[in-house]
Amino acid sequence: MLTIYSDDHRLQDGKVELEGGKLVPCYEMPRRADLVLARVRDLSLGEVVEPQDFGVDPILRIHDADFVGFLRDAWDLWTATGRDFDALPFSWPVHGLRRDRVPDSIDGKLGFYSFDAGTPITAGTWRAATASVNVALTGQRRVAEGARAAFSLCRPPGHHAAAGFYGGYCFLNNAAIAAQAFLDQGAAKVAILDVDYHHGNGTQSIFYERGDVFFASLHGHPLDEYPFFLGYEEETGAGAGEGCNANYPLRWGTGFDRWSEALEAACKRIAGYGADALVVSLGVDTYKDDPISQFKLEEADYPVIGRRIAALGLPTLFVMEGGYAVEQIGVNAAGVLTGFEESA
Ligand code: Q9C
Ligand code: ZN
Repeated sequence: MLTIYSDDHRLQDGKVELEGGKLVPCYEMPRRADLVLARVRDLSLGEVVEPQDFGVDPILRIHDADFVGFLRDAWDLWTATGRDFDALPFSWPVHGLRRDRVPDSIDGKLGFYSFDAGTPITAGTWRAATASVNVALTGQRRVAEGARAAFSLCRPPGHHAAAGFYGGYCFLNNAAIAAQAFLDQGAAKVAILDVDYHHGNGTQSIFYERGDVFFASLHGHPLDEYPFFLGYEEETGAGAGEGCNANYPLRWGTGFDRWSEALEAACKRIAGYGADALVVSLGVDTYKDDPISQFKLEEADYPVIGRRIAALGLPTLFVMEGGYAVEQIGVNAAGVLTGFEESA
């Protein structure tokens, strides 16, 4: 399988995130992508190529122009206030507060365009996030041109980013931008399967009222787990998208027996949808030793996931999302890909 990778991911190297009342070192770190790449190379999974530059237009097919402008300018606005450390928000327009006015203050803008304090904006964030989009789009192009599959080794990840806000270590929604690119190049319907431990709230919200993208997500139950405020089973889509959203929330402690039943159900729904292409949001934070997650998947489970996805028989783009048991991330992510390849 072809892998797409850019060294520009290193430009996103945040120092701290807010977690449980403390500022702790960022879990989402450059070493994650380095170790996935190393494993891809060790296994000789296939060629590794650099991304092409697709510019800002495919990003604007998914994200609001004001939000994209904010991400591009945020670091300059932040440093103009005399601060040279990472930018984190501290106040948000929740219930009853005004969302119809965007503050001039960079601190106000950070809160307006984010949903958590775990996602630092740094000097290199814009370049890293746009490189990650290009990694996704380069893989998408190869699949659209006839490859059975490709692996976009995206970093930073994307599935928590919505049309107009960032968070959850995500700035731009790589998987959603790639799905839209399939449609813009002639696909009638695209499915997105999100197997990251966390609910893909950004991806769901982007496509919730659309019938041309089916979104299925297996994730920690919102009663238990971040991002808490989306991802219930009863969210099935709205308007033209009614019936095109499927959530499989699973309680803390879920192991592969229960998880794989949900995967089977999600795959059956995707098979019934009749997509022309599949995008997989590939997070491996479902692993038993993940430091911020509470599922119990084991190393041997990941190739099984890949085989089940392969059985869908769809042109498939894998897009890297989460996974914070860093020393194991390469083995588990590549495990899904080799499982997929074995069932050619
Ligand atoms: N105590 C992805 O996997 N922090 N994002 C949660 C945990 C946010 C995860 C705090 C986790 C975001 C792409
Ligand atoms: Zn995750």
